[in-house]
Amino acid sequence: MNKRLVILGAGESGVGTAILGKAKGYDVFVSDYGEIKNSYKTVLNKQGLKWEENGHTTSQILNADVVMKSPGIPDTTPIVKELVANNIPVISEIEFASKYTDATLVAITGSNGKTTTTMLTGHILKQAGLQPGIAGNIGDSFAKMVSEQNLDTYVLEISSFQLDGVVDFAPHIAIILNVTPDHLDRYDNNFENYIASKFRIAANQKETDYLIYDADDPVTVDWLEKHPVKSQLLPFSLEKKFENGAFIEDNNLVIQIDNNTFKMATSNLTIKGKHNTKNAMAAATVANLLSIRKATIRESLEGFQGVEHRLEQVLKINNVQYINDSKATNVNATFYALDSMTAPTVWIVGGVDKGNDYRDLYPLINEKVKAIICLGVDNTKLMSHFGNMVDVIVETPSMSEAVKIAYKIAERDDKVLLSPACASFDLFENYEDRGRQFKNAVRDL
Ligand code: UMA
Repeated sequence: MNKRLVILGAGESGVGTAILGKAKGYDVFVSDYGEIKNSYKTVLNKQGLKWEENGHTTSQILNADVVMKSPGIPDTTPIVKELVANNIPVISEIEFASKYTDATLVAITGSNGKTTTTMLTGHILKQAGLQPGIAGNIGDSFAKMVSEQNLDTYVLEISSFQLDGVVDFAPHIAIILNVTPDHLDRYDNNFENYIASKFRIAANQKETDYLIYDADDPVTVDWLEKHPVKSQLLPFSLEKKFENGAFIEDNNLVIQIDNNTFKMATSNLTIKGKHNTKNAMAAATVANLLSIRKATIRESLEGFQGVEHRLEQVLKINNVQYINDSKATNVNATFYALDSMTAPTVWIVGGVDKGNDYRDLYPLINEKVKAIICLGVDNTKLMSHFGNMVDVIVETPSMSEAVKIAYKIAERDDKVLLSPACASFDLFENYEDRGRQFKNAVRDL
């Protein structure tokens, strides 16, 4: 008899896993506690897959041989607790899909910079003539790609939620860009739990695999000291130099691996800011490990234009620059955004707070922010943190309203920055929807 694969959640991850599961001969059942989006229903029906919505039917789920839990579903959900109590394996999509490909896996995690680094790595590999699958916490699901194509290399953006359900997943090259508090609501408000989740990316790596990490990040360095990994370590740093690793020397980005040296002027990188230099170091380290021509790596780093919704310059109106940083869904991402502001800034912030500690932002707010617009359903926490820090602070639940207010407040040479530090789900479908609405509102001014 075919093994029964039950999938919880019929979003991108769930539907991709259902398609792959069917192709691999499983008896597949998809269960969603909410309403399934029409686009996904169409796919499920086309594939002849069995599904339910608006609830999880226990009897149809507890008879599973294996369960794939979508990343958005917390472990505390009753059905997940019941599965665990019944010793039924609950895994993530990444775990499931990786069993069905022999491709070289490059897996990228971190609290910030994942998407930029994933896209940049993918860009270099494409420029080198490879056909990498770019998937994970971005675009199409990994499972869907594995079911549809037989690719040699995958560059995967991996979230902590996806790593939580990992058992054997072992990327040949892993990157941990940085670890700063995020998603703490899913980790019992315990930072250690979140760090442990990120490091699962390296847990199954062997001596022949690589872990690329930020040697300037005290959290990462400390964790690695206490929890050594088997893979070969390739650090990157803006401050230190290494025999094997990436560093800065005489304004050059240098990567050295086994006496093989790659070099380029940091001024030639198109993506700016210290954090982006680090993202470039990580991506270029991967490219060097995959033996891509140095000239190709340099040209790719010189041509990469950055990622939508990440410090994206939208328009200049009356000499005020409008910047879309909707992808900043945590405090650290917003820290980088505010830090890179070079003029007085009208800051649009807010959304679903994930247990944020805003104190890290205080110095930057004092230095750079002239007005704050709180854009969320519940702005109480923002108001209590920032109410006394700036002369002008307003609340609104509407993006177009927020942009109109910003337009009124901003003066010549100022900047208007959407960098929410929060998730988007109170008012928007996702951060992309939030970013697009911002851009439309700016264009409508
Ligand atoms: N659902 C249940 N039971 C529950 C909760 C939810 O059935 O208890 C259902 C919902 O009704 C919905 C489905 O689950 O239909 C959604 O599942 P999901 O939230 O896991 O979303 P997916 O569409 O499968 O997308 C997920 C990732 N989403 C999350 O981790 C929240 C996507 O990352 C990822 O691109 C996709 O898998 C493919 O791998 C998005 C994200 O927001 C971009 N990621 C977080 C982030 O970047 O901060 C981690």
